[in-house]
Amino acid sequence: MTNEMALKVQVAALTDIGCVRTNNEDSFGYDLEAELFVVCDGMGGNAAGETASATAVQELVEEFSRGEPSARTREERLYESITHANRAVYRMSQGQEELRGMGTTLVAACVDGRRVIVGNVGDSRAYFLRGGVCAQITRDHSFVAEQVRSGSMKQEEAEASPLQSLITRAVGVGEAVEPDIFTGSLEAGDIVLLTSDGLTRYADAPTIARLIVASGTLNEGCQALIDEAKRHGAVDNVTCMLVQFLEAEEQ
Ligand SMILES: [Mn+2]
Repeated sequence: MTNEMALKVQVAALTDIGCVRTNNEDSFGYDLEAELFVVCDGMGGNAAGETASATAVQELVEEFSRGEPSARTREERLYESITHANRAVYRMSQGQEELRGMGTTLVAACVDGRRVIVGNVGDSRAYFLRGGVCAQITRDHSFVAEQVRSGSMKQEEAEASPLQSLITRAVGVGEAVEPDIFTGSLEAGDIVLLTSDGLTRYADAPTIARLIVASGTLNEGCQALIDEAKRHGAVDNVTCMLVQFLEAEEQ
């Protein structure tokens, strides 16, 4: 019976402008009641990147939280909420000259009982932590990641490539987008990290695991990850969101 009880969810998130940029185009948001969590990394001239990422976060959370939850599975709701956010950012970009061409990556997680569902577009990532081991859940929609997956580029070449930030899918740049959806089972103590590429270019999965395990709280974990990126120069904005699943307290 205990196994069927819903898990309690805790969250912490931090974003940092990094060491080089003069603005922060990352955005994050969550709805604890709906158990939806999202990180976006925007792109576009002037303030368009911020607008794209903030709009995608807001539209995703609003769309996911509304409607007739019983009518659709959580996977479908997450998928449709991402495509809704895509349309909203795209429409906004078509309506204002200075926003034309803006877009954003998106990585989101929601909960369905003892399962976590993750959706992504672009190169913001989700990682899964259990028992001190960290694994990447999402697959980057980026030029170098696709080259590595097809076997035409080695991982070392990818890490040295000047094309590292070239993404192949983004929210808001076209009328339609296809998110990837992943699901996994949850145990008490599991942690999901949602993060922008401002962290992942400096910290691999074992480093992420070590820093989170050494932290006393989720907030300290987020700060330790950001500090790691900044220690390596943080040329990009850095955003980390840690979501932990815990056994619900007895009433
Ligand atoms: Mn970035």
